[in-house]
Amino acid sequence: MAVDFQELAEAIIGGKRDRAEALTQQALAEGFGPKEILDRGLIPGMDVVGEKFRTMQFFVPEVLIAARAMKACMAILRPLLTARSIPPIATVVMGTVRADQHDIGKNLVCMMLEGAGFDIVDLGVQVHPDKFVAAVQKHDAKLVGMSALLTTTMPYMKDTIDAFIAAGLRDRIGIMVGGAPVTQEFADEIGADAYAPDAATAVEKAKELVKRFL
Ligand code: B1M
Repeated sequence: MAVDFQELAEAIIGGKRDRAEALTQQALAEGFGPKEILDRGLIPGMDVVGEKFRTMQFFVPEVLIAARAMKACMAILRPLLTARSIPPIATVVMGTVRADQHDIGKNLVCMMLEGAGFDIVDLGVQVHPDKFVAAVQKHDAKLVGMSALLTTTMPYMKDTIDAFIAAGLRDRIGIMVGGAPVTQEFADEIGADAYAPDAATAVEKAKELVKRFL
């Protein structure tokens, strides 16, 4: 029987990790690509989780269990998203900003950038501005990607850009920002070079932006 993407979304919403993994495998076996599986099952599932969280039908434990199911499915898709046959274009330092623990979207952006030919230095979550700066120096990165999911942590994107200015590195790197509450207007306001609303657009923007720094 053909895979039911609604059931996959529901498995994510209910945090049914085994079922979600099985349906992801089934979708792959039926020939669906990783992007279609994300767009038709996994991300719509997480969107519902977010809505239930907002309306207090879900609390942190339910969200965590759903996030675990989502991550397990992303682990299955990872090799397909990151596979590449071309030499690396440039190094991108990626991280979720200071005080912010959300990493599902950031991980997805990392995987898609890697698949598109970038080397990724993933600093993880709650990344202090100084750590971004040190990583750029250490890896001679051309791009920096910052993710923020909370309105309260968005200002740390600006702090990080200020840290690059203070270190004398701002003109040598391209800075891209993203995450659910981030907008093009906010990116412009803080002096970022690019904004992307989703992982696929992040790849397009990164390819365009990096040309200025190679
Ligand atoms: Co949190 N959380 N959370 N949470 N959580 C949100 C963000 C929230 C919108 C939920 C809600 O109220 N509806 C809300 C924020 C409200 C606000 O600030 N306005 C919220 C809150 C309040 C909180 C806590 C404060 C709750 C609490 O403790 N009381 C707390 C904060 C902890 C902290 O960070 N300090 C908290 C905790 C958590 C969990 C730990 C339980 C868990 C995170 C698990 C994890 O990531 N490992 C969690 C989750 C899962 C969510 C929701 C439900 C889902 C986020 C997600 O993974 N989406 C989220 C609701 C929502 O966003 N709808 C919510 C799926 C993911 C694929 O999308 O991350 O948007 P996203 O990434 C997209 C794009 O944004 C873009 O591409 C990605 C792929 O297309 N993108 C980029 C992302 N980064 C990019 C970078 C780029 C370019 C594009 O360039 C570099």
